[in-house]
Amino acid sequence: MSTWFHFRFRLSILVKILIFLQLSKKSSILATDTNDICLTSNGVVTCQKESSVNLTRIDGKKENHIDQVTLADGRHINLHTVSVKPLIIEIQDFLTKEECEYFIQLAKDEGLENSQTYHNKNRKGQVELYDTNRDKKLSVEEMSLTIQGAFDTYLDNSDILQMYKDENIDKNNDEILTPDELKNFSPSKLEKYIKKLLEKHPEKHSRYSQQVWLYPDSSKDPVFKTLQERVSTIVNLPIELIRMSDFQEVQNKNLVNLYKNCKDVSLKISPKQGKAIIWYNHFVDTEDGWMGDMDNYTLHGGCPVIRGRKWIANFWIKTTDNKSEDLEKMKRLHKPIEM
Ligand SMILES: *[C@@H]1O[C@H](CO)[C@@H](O)[C@H](O)[C@H]1NC(C)=O
Ligand SMILES: *[C@@H]1O[C@H](CO)[C@@H](O)[C@H](O)[C@H]1NC(C)=O
Ligand SMILES: *[C@@H]1O[C@H](CO)[C@@H](O)[C@H](O)[C@H]1NC(C)=O
Ligand SMILES: [Ca+2]
Ligand SMILES: [Ca+2]
Repeated sequence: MSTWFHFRFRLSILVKILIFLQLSKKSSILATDTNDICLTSNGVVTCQKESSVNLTRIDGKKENHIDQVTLADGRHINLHTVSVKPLIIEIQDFLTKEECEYFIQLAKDEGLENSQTYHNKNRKGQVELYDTNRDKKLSVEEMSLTIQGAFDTYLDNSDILQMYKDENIDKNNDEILTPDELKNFSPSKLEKYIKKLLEKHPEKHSRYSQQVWLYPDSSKDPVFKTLQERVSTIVNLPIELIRMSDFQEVQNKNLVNLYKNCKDVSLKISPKQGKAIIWYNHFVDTEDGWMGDMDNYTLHGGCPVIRGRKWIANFWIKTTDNKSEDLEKMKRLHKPIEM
């Protein structure tokens, strides 16, 4: 018996940087041997053994700790530790007002032309399951990611639980789907269900939820290139890793609210133009220095907008659990620094 579903751990988001856009050195390439990798941080190229390349996390030290970082443009910004469990760093004026306006305009331009383009559209009728913690079971959050990935549709937890009920999928009602429970629920059934749901709730489709994926070409878009370099400086990860995650999602939220239980959450961050919030969805694996376990404390959502209009940009730094594969990609993205 075959199933259309594949439990496969694919791409995960190591670092997520949420940027609020609006509320209403010279170096040279060194010779390398085959086991070396040259990477660029803060305009300096360093070549080292692949095994010693590590992912890093910002050391937030303790709540309310502040670290000052000087950016390439000479501005000083403060990394403010809002929380240590999970680690959340807040940065005021991460983007300048002009940069915010630039990205909003880019999103508007793209959004008008681009409403038919989807990421990850499943062409072969297959659906990739996002089993992010690799336990061979799907949690409601993982199902939500799965549906986002395949259908560009944003369901909240109650929609998903309703689907389980309507289709009698979660036989033992534990809100977790095992491979057995999924056997009778093929991707085509899922697709049919989503289609029907979208007829009633078109706003759940990203095309209607005013969200646009930007794939700026950093060789041509100087603002995006500056942003990538800024991110690299702040998180202290090589620019080649940042380039691997070369896209940005911009959302304009005034109608769609994702979570109904906003008043019950333990930590809230209010939006302000130019402010960025950084958190890590994964720990660093102590053995290979690459992507480790998920930080279960980083579950998050957006609160409804009460007044005005909220524009946010998500900047994701993505890695996989295959370090050598990621390093290969990073090697390909390494380019000599322009003067
Ligand atoms: C990278 O991590 C490995 C394993 O945890 C460790 O042995 C090594 O010292 C780290 N390298 C750097 C540059 O931090
Ligand atoms: C996160 O949650 C999963 C599933 O509930 C659990 O198996 C895992 O150990 C947790 N990870 C950490 C680091 O606590
Ligand atoms: C990682 O990726 C490489 C290249 O694609 C592959 O040869 C290797 O088997 C993968 N390793 C693991 C542990 O999946
Ligand atoms: Ca799982
Ligand atoms: Ca179940």
